[in-house]
Amino acid sequence: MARSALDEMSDSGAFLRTASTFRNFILRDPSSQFPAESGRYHLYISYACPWASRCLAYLKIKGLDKAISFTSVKPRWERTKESDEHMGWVFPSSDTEEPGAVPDSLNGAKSIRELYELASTNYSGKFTVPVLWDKKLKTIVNNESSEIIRMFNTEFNHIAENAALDLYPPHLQTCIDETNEWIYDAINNGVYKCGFARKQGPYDEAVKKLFDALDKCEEILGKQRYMCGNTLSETDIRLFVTLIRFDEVYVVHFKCNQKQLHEYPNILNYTKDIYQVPGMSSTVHMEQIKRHYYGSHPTINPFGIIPHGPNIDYSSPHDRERFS
Ligand SMILES: N[C@@H](CCC(=O)N[C@@H](CS)C(=O)NCC(=O)O)C(=O)O
Repeated sequence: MARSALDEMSDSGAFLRTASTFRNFILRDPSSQFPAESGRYHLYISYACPWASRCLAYLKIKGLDKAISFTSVKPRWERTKESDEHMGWVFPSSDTEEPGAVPDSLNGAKSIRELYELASTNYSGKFTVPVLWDKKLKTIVNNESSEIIRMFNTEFNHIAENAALDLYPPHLQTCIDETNEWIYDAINNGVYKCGFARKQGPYDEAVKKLFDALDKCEEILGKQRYMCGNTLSETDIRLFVTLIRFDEVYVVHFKCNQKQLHEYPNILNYTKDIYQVPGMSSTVHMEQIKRHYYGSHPTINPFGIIPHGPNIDYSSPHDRERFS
């Protein structure tokens, strides 16, 4: 039976994310199995998904969106097959059914699940986005966003319009790797551990870790513009995708309400700063984000009601230039 994140549970009631399966790398070397070529790859995303959004952010800010095509699925999970109960990402049946989402013209798939089944006959994992698809070999290259963004950062620089932007420069790699680790555990994945916990203990633990980590970010961002100094890096993009969903979704839906982001002046201004990096705002579709979370997890929000607020304007002025 196909699984989703809602089934990833330990005996103690804690959310336990399983590892991604397709882990091939696109390389600049033309003789490699997956060479970096313009027009060859396609990125399947959901605008709702933070992991997919970090890949889309890279396409936009590296100037790769002409070389690598992308499409988004519909925001709410639906039945992916008539023969079982699996709920997951599906494509609309026409261009007009759902703003921002389009049918799958590459493979004619009805769901992301069908793409996994095309790529592998014995796949037994989750049918997640992002999916980086090879149009030539008709298979999934990679479905792990942390690796996809590394490829986009370095391997396509002969094609990228903004090749000079290096979000993982050698002198920052130690800071980036160390910071990513605690941010992933406590914040990016931490909000899911809060939201998907089925017992009080694992929830309490996740919430404490989350807000300790946010306090730490607030302190760091009181001294410098970005998480690893005064240069934008991979860590900022990875942190941003969770922060932008925080007050609108995670505070309510995942019970992360000990504090809201607007109570953290440095984090709030920092989120605006990243949102205003050219290209970034086009990766944020708040309506789709809210429709996905509030509408796709019936065990958390059985009636699918979408809260109205708080509608923060991330395009409003921020104070981060004080560090430049
Ligand atoms: N490790 C993956 C995680 C991706 C992931 O969990 N995506 C979620 C959406 S935000 C998904 O597609 N879930 C489908 C499911 O749980 O069935 C990555 O970072 O690329």
